Amino acid sequence: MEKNKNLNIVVVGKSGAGKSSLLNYLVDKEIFETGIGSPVTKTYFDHHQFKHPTKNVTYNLFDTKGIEPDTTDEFINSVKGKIEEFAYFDDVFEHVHTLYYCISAVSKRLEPFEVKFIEEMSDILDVVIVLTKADLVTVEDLNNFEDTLFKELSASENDVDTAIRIIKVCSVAQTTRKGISQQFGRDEILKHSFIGLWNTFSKEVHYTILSTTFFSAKVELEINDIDNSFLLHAPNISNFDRHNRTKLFQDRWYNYKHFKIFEFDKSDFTLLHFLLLPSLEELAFEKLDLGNKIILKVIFEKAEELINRFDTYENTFLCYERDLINKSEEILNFYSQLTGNINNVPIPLIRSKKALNQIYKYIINDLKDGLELNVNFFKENVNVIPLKDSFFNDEATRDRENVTKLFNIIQTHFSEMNNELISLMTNFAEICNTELSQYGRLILGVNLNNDDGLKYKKEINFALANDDRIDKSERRYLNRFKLQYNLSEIQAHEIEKNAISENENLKKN
Ligand SMILES: Nc1nc2c(ncn2[C@@H]2O[C@H](COP(=O)(O)OP(=O)(O)O)[C@@H](O)[C@H]2O)c(=O)[nH]1
Ligand SMILES: [Mg+2]
Repeated sequence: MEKNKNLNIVVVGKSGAGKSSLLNYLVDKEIFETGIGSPVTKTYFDHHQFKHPTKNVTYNLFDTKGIEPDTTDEFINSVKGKIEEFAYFDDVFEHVHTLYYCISAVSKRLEPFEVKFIEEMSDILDVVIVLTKADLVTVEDLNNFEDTLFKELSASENDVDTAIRIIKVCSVAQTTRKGISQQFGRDEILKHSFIGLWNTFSKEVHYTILSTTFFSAKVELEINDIDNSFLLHAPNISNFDRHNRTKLFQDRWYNYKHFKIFEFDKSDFTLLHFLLLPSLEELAFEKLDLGNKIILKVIFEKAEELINRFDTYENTFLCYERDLINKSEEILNFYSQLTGNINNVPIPLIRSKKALNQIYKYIINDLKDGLELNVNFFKENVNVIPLKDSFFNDEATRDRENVTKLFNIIQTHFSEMNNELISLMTNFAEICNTELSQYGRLILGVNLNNDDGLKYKKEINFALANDDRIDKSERRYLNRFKLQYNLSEIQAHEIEKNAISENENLKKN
């Protein structure tokens, strides 16, 4: 039997926005108390686990107390804290991957403190805006409010990559004069959970490729090998971050992942240690006495040992590629389970594989040669013998100048190789992100087309075919069709939007 997987959901919003009702609707169970009279939650999080009776899914539901203007900062910090708590785990299924922000469609407005909260959170993870109580307003009002929200949150409706998305939900069935209103929007919520999970996984690629490349080949350094002072100065976590001011590391999310993983044993020498060779000043080796030189010699001997282990990279990269594909399949299977939408679209990741191979090729060819060349250069030109330094004899001074020059050249070479490697990794991560997100969209597209929606979409395409617009008579026809196939206004609106944007894209290409 497959391992049980978690779906971790955090819901935030003002008091009465419909947070608790949303969670109850999601799992189809009255877990959280709702309504005006419901007790005010004292702590930030009201956590409940719900194990799905038939599927291998456990919902970790985090209801929160109502967010308010004067508690926004506090709120941001405690939600971030919760996210970090989960990010500590390796498995992406343990992370919080989506945050649902509830806004009552009836309120028709978003307050500045809410904008602040949403924008700050969406730097870290996927934020999905849930327009609750969508049943209580007209479709027109709903769409207008949606447009306003996109404007206020400076996101674009047509930009599929935007981190902010809006869904419309009715969490409670209500008896009105017109009859009993239906609940709707659950599929959309699940769909966005999938996107959130998928995006979290995709973001992690940046980090996994770095640790794979830098840390998989290593040599052990016995304490007696080298003076302890070198160990103290050897590149450590802080140096690593200092030297890599790339886009990858600005993301807070990666930073706390680093602190966990990069607390490697200080007696391990990895590729990263060599490529980020500290300067002589950083090592406090300006005097370059015999002791210093002996240490430098040991460092380069270690580099030689490391080069000899480069053949392990073949296996490392094969495993990495396999893990990447396995993990994406695992997530897709989970999604199929969750929604009952089975898809058999294979994940190609063709360009990612090529980019990955480029990294591998660079390591075993140019990087290996480069390291070897520099190590030999040092070995041939640096003598580890005592030199006299006196008023009459400047042999030692000349030697010091010579070694300093050599060392600086080597350091520059290493840092050039490091930059090249980083740029190859960035390239890979970006390509892989693109391929994954394209694939994610493809899957969702496939699922949209499972039902009568597909037929409705065909009709829309038909209407768009001659003049790219839907005229009055076509509109009347579509309305009849909508009724016949029992499509909700919202569903129909989504399908239409989708069809129109596809039509526009087709025109462009
Ligand atoms: N008609 C309708 N009422 C809703 C919906 N969601 C919540 N409510 C009602 O709004 C009130 C507040 O909901 P609740 O979930 O307690 O809000 P919370 O304070 O954000 O947790 C309750 O009376 C709910 O029945 C919805 O989608 N449609
Ligand atoms: Mg509540």
